Amino acid sequence: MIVLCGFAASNYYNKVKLVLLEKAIPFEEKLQWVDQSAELMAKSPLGKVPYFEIDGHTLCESQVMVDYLESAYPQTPLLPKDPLAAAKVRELIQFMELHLELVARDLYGEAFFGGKASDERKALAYKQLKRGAKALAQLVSFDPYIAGSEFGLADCAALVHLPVVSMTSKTIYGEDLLAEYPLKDYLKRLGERPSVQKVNADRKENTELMREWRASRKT
Ligand SMILES: N[C@@H](CCC(=O)N[C@@H](CS)C(=O)NCC(=O)O)C(=O)O
Repeated sequence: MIVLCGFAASNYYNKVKLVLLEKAIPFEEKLQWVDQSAELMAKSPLGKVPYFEIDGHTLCESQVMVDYLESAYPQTPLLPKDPLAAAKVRELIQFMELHLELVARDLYGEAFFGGKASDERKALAYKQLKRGAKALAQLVSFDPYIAGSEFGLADCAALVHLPVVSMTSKTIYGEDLLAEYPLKDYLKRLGERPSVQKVNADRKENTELMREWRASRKT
C-alpha cells in the first residue's frame, strides 16, 4: 500500500494526491508536519513533504513521486505516449515549479504567516516572477487544459501552484503577476472534477490545523 505522508495544505502534497486520485490508485494518508524531527529527516533527507512510504521504502520529491506512479500504474495515463510530448509536459511542470512557485515561496512567510521579507528579497522576486510569468506564455495552452486538449500531470501541478503564486503576488505587490492568464475559468473547469473537489476540501480543513500547529510552535 502506498502511504502519502505530509499535510493537505501543502501544494506539492496536493499535486501528488491529485495524481493518486485521478489514477484511482489505492493509498492512505499520514499526517506529517515539517517539524525537522529525526523521524522525518530519516525519511525525507531535507525534512520536506510530501514523501511516500511504500513497503518499507521511502520516496521524496513530488515530481519523482508522480513519475513513479505514472510508470508503476500505467492505467489512466496522465502523460502523452509520445516521448517528446511527454517531455514538453514535464518541461511545463518544471518551469512552473522552478521559475514561479519556488520564487514566490520566499514570500509566503509574509504573504500568509505574518512574517516579513526584506525589500531586497521582494524586489528580486518581483523581477524573477515577472520574467517567469511572461515566459510561461510560450508553454501553456489553456485550451481547455494547461498543456492542451487532455487533462494530465501539468494540470495537477498548475492547479496547486498557480493560485498560490497569483495570491502571493497580489498580497505582496498589489499586482497579480499572472493576470494575463485565464486562471479563474481554468480553476472553475478543473473544480468540476471529483479529485479536485476532494483535494480542495481537505486543503481547507488542513489549513486551519496548520495555522494552529504553527502557532503552537511559537509559544
Ligand atoms: N521539491 C520539493 C518541494 C517540497 C516542499 O517544498 N514542500 C514544503 C511544503 S509545501 C516543505 O516541506 N517545506 C518545509 C521545508 O522546506 O523545510 C517537492 O517537489 O516535493
